[in-house]
Amino acid sequence: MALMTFEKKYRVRGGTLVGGDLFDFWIGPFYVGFFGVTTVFFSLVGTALIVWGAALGPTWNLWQINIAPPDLSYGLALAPLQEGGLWQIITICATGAFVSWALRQAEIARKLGMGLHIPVAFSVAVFAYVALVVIRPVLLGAWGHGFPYGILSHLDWVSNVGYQYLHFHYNPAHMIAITFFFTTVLALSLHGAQILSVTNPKRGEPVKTAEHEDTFFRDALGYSIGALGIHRLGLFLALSAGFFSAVCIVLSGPFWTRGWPEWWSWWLNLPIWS
Ligand code: UQ2
Repeated sequence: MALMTFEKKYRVRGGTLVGGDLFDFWIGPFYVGFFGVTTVFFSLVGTALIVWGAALGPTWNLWQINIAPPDLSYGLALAPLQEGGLWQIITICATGAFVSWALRQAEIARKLGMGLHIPVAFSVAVFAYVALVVIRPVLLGAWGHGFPYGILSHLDWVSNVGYQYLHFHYNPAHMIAITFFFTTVLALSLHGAQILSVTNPKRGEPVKTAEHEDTFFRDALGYSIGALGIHRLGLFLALSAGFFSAVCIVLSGPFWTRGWPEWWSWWLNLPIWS
């Protein structure tokens, strides 16, 4: 592997969060580390349990396989394996694997003397998942409020929970999350298009420079956010999308139980209308 000729100088000791240099080595191109081991462990156990849960179920149809959380009557207790207990252990494995992966990213970033932006960003996605299957169920007092693991079944869950609040698009945090998702798409499409446009000149012509990038947007919009700025903006927009997604579902139930359209009564009741 040609990669290895320059990668050698980056294969430095240290940066580990636990265990000193016990797992501080590589297997082929992969850094192992303590959290590499825990990631592999949780992933394998979790995947095996999903396959077992599928084997217990009525179908091998990939779309219809479903591993459901316990009935609401189990509250926050452990359930028998076939009654949602599998879902509970799979949830522990998934969370364990995601957190391990974030910590492995942190160890690699520390090893390389980089900032921790990547594990921080990944943690926001993990937070969105944990909000759905741990934080909200705990606040509501039952694991049965988690979403089921299945391709179609989790879609049904989203639809059912949405209709429980009559019209989820009236959830203000949902509105903010969607706005951030769409703005992320706008920013990345502008940035991706710009980078491809400047790095893909006519045959024989040199690649364009940062000056061209700034000038394009100054000509078009009167403002350029800059080469570093667009990446800061992109990270902010994407993390905000994930964060407000988590907020919008944790609000629904623990902090607001009626239809979301009704939440806007405060607006309709403003004295300025009368
Ligand atoms: C930019 C810039 C880049 C870019 C892009 C912009 C040279 C390579 C896309 C333009 C972005 C602006 C003006 C912000 C738009 C705001 C929102 C909320 C989408 O200026 O610097 O660097 O890729």
